[in-house]
Formats: sequence, structure tokens, C-alpha cells
Amino acid sequence: MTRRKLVAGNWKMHGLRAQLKEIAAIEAAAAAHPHVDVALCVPTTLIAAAVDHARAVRIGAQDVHENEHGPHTGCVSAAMLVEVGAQTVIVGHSERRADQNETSHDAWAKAAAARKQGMGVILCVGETEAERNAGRAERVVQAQIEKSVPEDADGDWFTLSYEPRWAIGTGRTPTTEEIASIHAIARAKLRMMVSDAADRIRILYGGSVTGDNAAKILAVENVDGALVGGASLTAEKFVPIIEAAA
Ligand code: G2H
Repeated sequence: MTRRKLVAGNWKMHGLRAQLKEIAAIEAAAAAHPHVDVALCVPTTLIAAAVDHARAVRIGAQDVHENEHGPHTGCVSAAMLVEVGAQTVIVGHSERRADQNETSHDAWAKAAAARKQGMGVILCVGETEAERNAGRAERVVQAQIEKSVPEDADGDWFTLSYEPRWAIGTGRTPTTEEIASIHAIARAKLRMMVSDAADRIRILYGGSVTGDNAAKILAVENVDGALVGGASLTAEKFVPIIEAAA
């Protein structure tokens, strides 16, 4: 089955308003490659302004609270994100799993909350270096998928992203064989969970994707796009990744 490639940027905790100037060139690249979906998940403070700069690029958030409202100081609900124009949201990123002790169940609840408000979801899974060295990468990823992927996941709104933690921001990446192996295992696990809908779900690779390695990674079977951190912060670095996906 052919799945449209998705190249999603994750600005993490980077960017004041001056950063929005990067969106113009990213917009131009997205418009020039209409067969590639392009998204930028920006800091919450930039979502509304980023939406004003974007047409071909979908603007997203990097986290969402699982509840619709309530006494949760500092948190933001899916309805709030939608109101300012966010169309998609990252959940379960390993930095939140590590820094905020988020679990796969939290990711599941956040995905469901975002889905309820009509948002797209990019749900992240991935093993630590110790887990890979112990030969447990496949089992860890399978368990994370089992606990965090919603029962009604479908390619219309749901995207999985495989991000080995040891590859994030390190400049190191798995071999293409290792990526192919995990993505095949992830696809098989999704098939067990949501049957034929699994074939429509995009599985991104994330972790030190750059313009130099994107074409090689994006050519791997079952890699349907990339979740890009550091290299999404400037158009100069991000546009070549969009072009590699085209
Ligand atoms: C992984 C990735 C983006 P980077 O976190 O989600 O970051 O491309 O900087 O490794």
C-alpha cells in the first residue's frame, strides 16, 4: 500500500517569534511538493502566530493534557490547542517520558483526548541504548505500542514514530537494516491491534535525521516519513529533508 510521506518538525523548546521567519521557506518547499505532508510542531506560545504564517504546512503542538479541562496548572487541553489552530500533536515523546515520567498509558490517554477534538496525533515509541544492547529493542517497542496505541487508530488521524532514544540529538542513527526491522515489527504489531487499518498508518523514523541521511532512511521499507528535531529549526536544514521525501 502506498502511504503519503510525512515530514514533521519538532522544534522542542526552541523558538521565539523571530524563529517564525523560517516558516516562509518551509512553506514554499511544502507547496512545491504537494505529495509530501509537512508539519511543524512548535512551542505552545508560537502556535497561533505560526498558523498565520502557514498554509501548506500543518502546525502542531508537542504535548496535550488528557483531560478536557480542570485544575491542572500549566497544562493545555486539546480544545485549547484546536482553538489556536493546532491540527496535530506529538504524544509520548521520549523526552517527556524521561523528564516528566510519562508512561505509555499517559500517551494513550493524550492521543484519545486529541482524537476527540479532531486532531492528528504523532505517537512516539523507542528503546533506550541499554535496552538495545540487551537485545530488547523489539520487545520494548512492541510493549509500548500495545500500551499506547488507541484501539481506533487509523491512518486518517494517527501516526506512529519510532525514535530510538539513543539516536535523539546525538548524531547517531541505527543502520537501515535495524530501522527496517523495527518498522516491520511495529507494522505487524499494529496489524494485530487494528487489523487492516494498520496498513494506512504512517510509521515515521525519528532521531538525528538530517538532509544528509534522509534519503537513505526514507527509502527503507515501512518508513513513511520522518520526525525531525534539530534539523527542523532552520529552513536551510529542513527543506532538504522535505525534498528527500518527495
Ligand atoms: C527526536 C528528534 C525529533 P532530533 O526527538 O523528535 O530529534 O532530530 O534532534 O534527534
